[in-house]
Amino acid sequence: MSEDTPVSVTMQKDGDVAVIIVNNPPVNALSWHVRQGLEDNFKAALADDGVKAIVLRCDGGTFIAGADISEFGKAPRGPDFNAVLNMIEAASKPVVAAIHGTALGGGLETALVCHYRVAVPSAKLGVPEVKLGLLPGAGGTQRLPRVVGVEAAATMTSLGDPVPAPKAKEMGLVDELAGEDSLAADAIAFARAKIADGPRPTRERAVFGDVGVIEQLKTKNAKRWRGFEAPYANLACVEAATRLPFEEGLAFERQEFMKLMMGSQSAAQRHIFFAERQAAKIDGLPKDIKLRDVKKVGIIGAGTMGGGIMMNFLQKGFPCTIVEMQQEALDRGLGVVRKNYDASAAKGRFKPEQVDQMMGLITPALELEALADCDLIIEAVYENMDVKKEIFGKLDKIAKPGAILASNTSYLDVNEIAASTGRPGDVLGMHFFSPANVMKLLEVVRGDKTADDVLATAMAIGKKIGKVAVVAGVCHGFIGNRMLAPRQIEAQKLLLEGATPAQVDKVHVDFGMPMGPFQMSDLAGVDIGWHRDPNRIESIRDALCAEGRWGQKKQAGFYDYDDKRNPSESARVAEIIEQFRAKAGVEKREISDQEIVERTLYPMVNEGALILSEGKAQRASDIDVVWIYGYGWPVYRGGPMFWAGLEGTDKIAAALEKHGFEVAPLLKEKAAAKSGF
Ligand code: T1G
Repeated sequence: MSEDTPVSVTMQKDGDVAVIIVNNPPVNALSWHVRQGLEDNFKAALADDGVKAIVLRCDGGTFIAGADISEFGKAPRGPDFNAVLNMIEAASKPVVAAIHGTALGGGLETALVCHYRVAVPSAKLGVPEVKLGLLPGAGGTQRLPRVVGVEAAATMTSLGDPVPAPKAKEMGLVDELAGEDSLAADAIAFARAKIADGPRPTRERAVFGDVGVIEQLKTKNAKRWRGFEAPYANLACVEAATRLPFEEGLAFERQEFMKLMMGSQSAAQRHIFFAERQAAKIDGLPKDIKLRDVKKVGIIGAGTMGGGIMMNFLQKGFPCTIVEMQQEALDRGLGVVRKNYDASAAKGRFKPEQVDQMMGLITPALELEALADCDLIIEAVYENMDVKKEIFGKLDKIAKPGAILASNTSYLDVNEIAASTGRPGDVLGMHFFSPANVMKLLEVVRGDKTADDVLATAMAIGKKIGKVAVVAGVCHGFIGNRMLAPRQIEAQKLLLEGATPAQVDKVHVDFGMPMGPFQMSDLAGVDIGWHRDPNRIESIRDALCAEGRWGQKKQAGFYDYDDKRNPSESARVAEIIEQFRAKAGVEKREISDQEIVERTLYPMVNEGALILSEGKAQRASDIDVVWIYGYGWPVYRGGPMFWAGLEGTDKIAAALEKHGFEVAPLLKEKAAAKSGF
């Protein structure tokens, strides 16, 4: 070990048991110096005749949480991961893994080469590599079927969800549950008791279980895995374990791992792993800035958004006061919340008593004055600036000093809203995405005068209620909706020129989006933002709205819908498009799918470049996070700005110019450098 190698693995002796301790904050990732330390310390323990058994444990909050993802794609350093693991498995003395926190990915693979596993009940064990577009590349797909059987191994590797230790014990993945506060001692005692039994190399155990589960998983998850490569590669490796000798299975796993590692999907998914965590950081703000204390939350508006927003807080135990103008609207809103919770309880997400408890946290009210004791007040009323300014003007007089005043506006100028109060420092936007209790994205809109601690508190609260919060600057539509606009405008133009709604939507669905522009419009409501004057028909959308084709809720929008909301192409819509085309004197022509990509997806990248140049997003990866968590952009494509790098910024800029767009300066710059964002 050279002088500059960080010491992240040490060894202690407890009589005839050696305890090897990993300490590599924050998650004991298997960085190169950890692998080096494991190799050195296991060699020393095995060479020491006084040592009869070995315990491997970790300091800090968790057992090993996997390979060090930040090392991927860099020049390899330190000993090969598989070589270190094979050495541990071949140990001539029994080796026991002592697990707390999480044993994930390479961490569980390390525990699997240990001959026995002891865990505290609160620990979780899993192989989440599939969520990074990968598979367990250090023998996990070959050893898991030998410990927990094919069914559990196939499920764990292809879905990537961790298993709580008590369940892991039932599965045979954990041999003994330790006391929450006595893991080290219990593991040492367990190891001492195994001296007589000796080592139990996992590779020598037989694979067991029914390989039929693999096809069942594929069928069950076909929709969820559409476009993804990794789930299928994981299953192929587990299937290989059922028919190949261990070493050949290991070689097959290695080959499949390298294919994924070299592919764009894993690069994209690893990008999002770090991007999501980066988004939580506010450049220029100290990490330990003092946050405002938020104990009680106020919601103004009990409509779909207000009710959904409130549900996030109730689920985390926040008492909420919700204000509506009329009793009937208040009752309706609370009824929807109760119905949603009852539906979740019916699916086993909540116990009935939990639903009662959450509903018990609600204080309904008809006066804004009821919000006087709230620490955070979120306005979720009609998207009208005058209405919002009036409310914030009143809140200024009602809310207690230091209360955070947030608007759920999805487009409007937060600075103008803030200016309607005498405390603009306390005002910002908290833009939730519908359904607000489901969608993970929260755009936290920073006004020019928003105080740093208010911004930091809103971001922290967002994380606390399970959201992925991203800082956005004040501009029309902030980040997500601002990029949506050019896409929707071009999609409408393409209809006039000869594309059909179904063709445009299919291009987007084939790309990996959950739905295309017109399917989304029908779901959200074609009438959103419509001027509501049936006699003013200036666009295809106006024409649809004028005759009541407001989308799924009316069983007619860009598509026709049966009473089960199954869509079909509409002859009436085709007629309306034809009428508009004739009036506009536009010649119908064949439009290629590639042109649809260039005219609906590329302009989003262009708008993202403008957003970055204007400082309305802190970083390109924040824009990616917005589109992954707010609109369902396929994570295996990494978000619009990451994807632009894969697609080629030069190719994008050239196509945008060809179609008559003005190319954003930053995009031009990237295109000239042939680089991504
Ligand atoms: N490598 C490098 N950094 C990691 C990391 C990892 N595996 N896991 C977390 N971090 C960083 C993270 O970026 C953040 O950094 C900090 O640690 C705290 O993370 C060969 C190929 C363990 C459940 O996929 O699921 O093993 O922002 O904010 O909420 O088969 O981290 O502070 O600078 O998430 O308490 C497989 C990924 C890897 C697990 C903790 N393992 N990590 O959650 O903290 S591939 C994983 C997590 C692999 C082998 C394969 C979570 C956590 P910063 P955090 P947390």
